[in-house]
Amino acid sequence: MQDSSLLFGANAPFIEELYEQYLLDPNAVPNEWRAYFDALPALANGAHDVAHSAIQRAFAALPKAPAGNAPFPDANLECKQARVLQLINAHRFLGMHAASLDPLNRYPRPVIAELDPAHYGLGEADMDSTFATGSLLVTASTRRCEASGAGEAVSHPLPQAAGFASNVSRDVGARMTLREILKLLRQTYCGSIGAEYMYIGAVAQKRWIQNRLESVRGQAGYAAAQRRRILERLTAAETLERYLHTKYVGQKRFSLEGGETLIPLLDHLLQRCGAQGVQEAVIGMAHRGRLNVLVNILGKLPKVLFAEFEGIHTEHLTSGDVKYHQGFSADIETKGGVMHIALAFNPSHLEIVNPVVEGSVRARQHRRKDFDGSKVVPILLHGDAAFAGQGVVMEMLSMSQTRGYHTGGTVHVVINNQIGFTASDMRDTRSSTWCSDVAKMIDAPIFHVNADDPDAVLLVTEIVLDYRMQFHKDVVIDLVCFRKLGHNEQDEPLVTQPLIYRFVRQHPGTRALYAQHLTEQGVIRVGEADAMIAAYRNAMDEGRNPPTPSSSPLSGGERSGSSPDKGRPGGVGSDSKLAADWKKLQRDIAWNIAVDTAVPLDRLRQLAAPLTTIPQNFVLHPRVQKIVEDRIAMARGDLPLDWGMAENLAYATLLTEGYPVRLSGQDSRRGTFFHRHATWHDQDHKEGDEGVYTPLQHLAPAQADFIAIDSLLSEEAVLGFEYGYATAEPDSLVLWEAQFGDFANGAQVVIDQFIASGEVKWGRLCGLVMLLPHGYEGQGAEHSSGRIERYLQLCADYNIQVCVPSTAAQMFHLLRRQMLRQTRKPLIVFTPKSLLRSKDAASPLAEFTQGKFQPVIGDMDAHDVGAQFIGRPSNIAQQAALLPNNVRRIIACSGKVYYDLLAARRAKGSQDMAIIRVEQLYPFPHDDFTAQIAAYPNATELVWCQEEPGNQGAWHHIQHYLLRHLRKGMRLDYALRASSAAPAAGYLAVHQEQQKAVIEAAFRPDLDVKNNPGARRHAN
Ligand SMILES: Cc1ncc(C[n+]2csc(CCOP(=O)(O)OP(=O)(O)O)c2C)c(N)n1
Repeated sequence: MQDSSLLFGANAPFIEELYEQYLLDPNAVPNEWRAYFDALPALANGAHDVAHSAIQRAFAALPKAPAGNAPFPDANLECKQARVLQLINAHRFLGMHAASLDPLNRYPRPVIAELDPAHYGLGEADMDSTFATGSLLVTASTRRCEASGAGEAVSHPLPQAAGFASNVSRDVGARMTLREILKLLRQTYCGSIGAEYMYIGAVAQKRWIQNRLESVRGQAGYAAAQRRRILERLTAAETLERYLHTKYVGQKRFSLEGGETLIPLLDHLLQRCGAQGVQEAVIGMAHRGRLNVLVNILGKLPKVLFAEFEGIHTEHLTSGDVKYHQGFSADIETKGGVMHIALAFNPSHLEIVNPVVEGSVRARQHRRKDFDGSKVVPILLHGDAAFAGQGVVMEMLSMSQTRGYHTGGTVHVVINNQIGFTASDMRDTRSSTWCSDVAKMIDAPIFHVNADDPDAVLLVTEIVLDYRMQFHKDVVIDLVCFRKLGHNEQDEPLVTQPLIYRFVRQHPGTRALYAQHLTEQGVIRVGEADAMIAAYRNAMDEGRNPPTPSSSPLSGGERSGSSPDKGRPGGVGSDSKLAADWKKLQRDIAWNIAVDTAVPLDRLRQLAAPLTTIPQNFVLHPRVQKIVEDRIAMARGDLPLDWGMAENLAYATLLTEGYPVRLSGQDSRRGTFFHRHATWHDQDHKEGDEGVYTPLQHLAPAQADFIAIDSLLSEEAVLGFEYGYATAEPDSLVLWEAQFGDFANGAQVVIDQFIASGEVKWGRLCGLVMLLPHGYEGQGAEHSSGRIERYLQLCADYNIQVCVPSTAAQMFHLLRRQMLRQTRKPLIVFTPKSLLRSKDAASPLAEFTQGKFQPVIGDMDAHDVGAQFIGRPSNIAQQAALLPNNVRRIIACSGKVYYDLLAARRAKGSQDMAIIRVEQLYPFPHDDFTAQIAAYPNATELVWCQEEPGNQGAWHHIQHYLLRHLRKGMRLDYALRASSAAPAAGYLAVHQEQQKAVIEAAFRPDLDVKNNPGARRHAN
């Protein structure tokens, strides 16, 4: 723990306190401070500055004062007043360290010197002296709390637009005895709530939180109806777990027991969301308590859950998933109307669902034109170990306020059961004081709260949601609880945690404690708590949802988690009117179904005009100016269209057909390789948005939205976000671009757990496009390979598409095909680097106005086979047309190496080798490939040529497909780099040598093992 000191860089709030008091009443602050403030230079009214060195000296001496010493030596009343204000501030800074947060009460509460009046030289003799309370919020109700002790009548109205503070009438210039002040502070800051917020830079936000906590002294003071509802929700949470425990002995469910207060928390949170006009909430959570949330919050029918425990499933997916990863969606009734709730599917990998939820929320916000996030709210539940340990948490927080990824603030709830699997010793689990400390990096307020005080938990929930709605920032509830059972129901926790579990065994459970409390206070009748349990069990026995709890006037809701029969697993076919319509798309459509992606010439030219129109007085960089001029020539047909033009035109056509386009990645607006220029930057340095122009946003009045984002430097969270976006929005083309393809492995969890397997596990369709720059150009080990092998290894069940387009027109048709086909499949595109500017990879207009994406491209020099390409402009010297009957060897390849092979063949004047391009590696285009093999009836060799080493690239995967196409007597060989641990050579000279050897190997008459150490032969 930090050494408690009020003085660690935090003196500013102390002065702020005094200053505010001075502004309210100059006579209320000590003379020296009044003099100091009087002397401050005024901003506008010309007040004079006067000397205040004595005060400054006193202030400067503060940090040097040894701990325990009173910082001011003289004990007159004015100095005491200053110390009282210090004491108040100390509680705001440090109160949480002394708060009662642990339901297990394992450790004595620490003694924090700065929270002790003696630290300031204040003693018993001062307790009945009155002091000004400064900015401490003293209201009629805090006074009433003081008078009555319990505060029965405190209510928590929804905040007005201007914020809750406007509802509170502050007792200006209030004075209280030190005894009263101390009591108020301890109740507010050292009770069941430990608030961390004083590091927030924005004073208005700090004040807002102070007002919310201090105005009620941290006491909820709920009326009886609300407290009964809390008990009912606690009963539901506990009884469900116990019911499952006895009915399905030893089956894993990751019990919530010890943290049951999560259920009333979520219930209250969602009801309050609805009352504030929220129309959708997306929840992301891990295993712990998930079944409980499904049944008791989302209204999943217990009998459906029981069937899953018994191995019976209603949906028949290729692979399916365990029950504690299942997503769900439902519409629930709230005071503000029906609200759609989605619980995101998630894999085992803790915290990785966070960015996925954020992306899904952003897509829903876009659909609803909810620009500040007031209609769709993300709610993320975390484990304490995972929140502190997983890096994606930091990435997600880092993106939370950025333009491309903000969602108007996330409500985070850490289910802090103080243990992660078998790890609970803080010397091992983290290096920060609290598991939630990472959230401080974005100035998010954090509320630690004792789960054994459900009233306090609900109060915090209200403050947290209202803060999020008011300031549109992330905010955290650290729900401190415990884990009653082992990590799962087969785990024996005593083996590693004997001491903790001694405390756990003695704990009667939050529900029992709360029930006892309410009975003693006369809120419920004796026996009523047991009756609630019985009613819930009866409902379980019948497999139905339990009776609707009575609605509370405070929360105003009828019933959360209602409409059980409306609940459907999210995904294709969800029939909520509030969900996106995926029904028009089909799951099992043939990948090669015909779709017309060509665009008429006049339309292309029409779209090229705004793409090449520079706004008046907008000065482009000369290099960009040249690119735009070239694009004008391309549209005229004077130049073949390069990659950048093809991509921009593909987007333009889709945008004007009604498909929004969202492209994100590092530097992807310009394009790392200077090819895209989706945004232009005025060289006259105009400020902000004025200096930036995005032609794709100026195509036509009724076009769909185009957004291109230069992402933060994250792969994992950004790719997760885009996956979430794409799975929530069927009509948008969503693209993520890696700066170099290999950087995508920083997001491997997203690729493996979501992109590759989301459909077979959860039935989620996803049209996300990954653009992965790839190609061996001598840039070193780390900038050459996009790791084709990784993606091909993941291919099965027609789960993803892996393509390597080699021309601009191919890219154009591929992007259009992605949206125009009546299905959604992730598309992995290995995009070029040097080819972006190659004349050979550029395509004439005719290839855009006709044709389609070709999964296999035949030899462009062969008569009747690649005929459409004959006569195409090229830097590569032409050769006489190949006669198919003369071809003995077919060289198949993908990507950039094709152009090296073509150049080599033309240089050799070889007439017996055809070169074909496999532009789609998966699903393998068997029909097109068969047609190519058939076109060369006398070929006896098929050679796969790739730039990548033999243990990488497509070879390992594709050979199985190629073997299927061999005719009798035909053999399969390969030409590639020798297997290597690194993807590419770091030395340019070595790279060049290798590249030459690969090309030569492809043409060598006999690919024998001696001369080509990598070669291997497959006889047929
Ligand atoms: C990325 C990742 N690493 C490891 C695991 C294995 N694992 C599952 S739960 C768990 C402990 C999680 O602790 P915590 O976050 O505190 O949540 P709790 O289980 O206590 O609710 C671990 C290590 C995992 N699921 N995901």
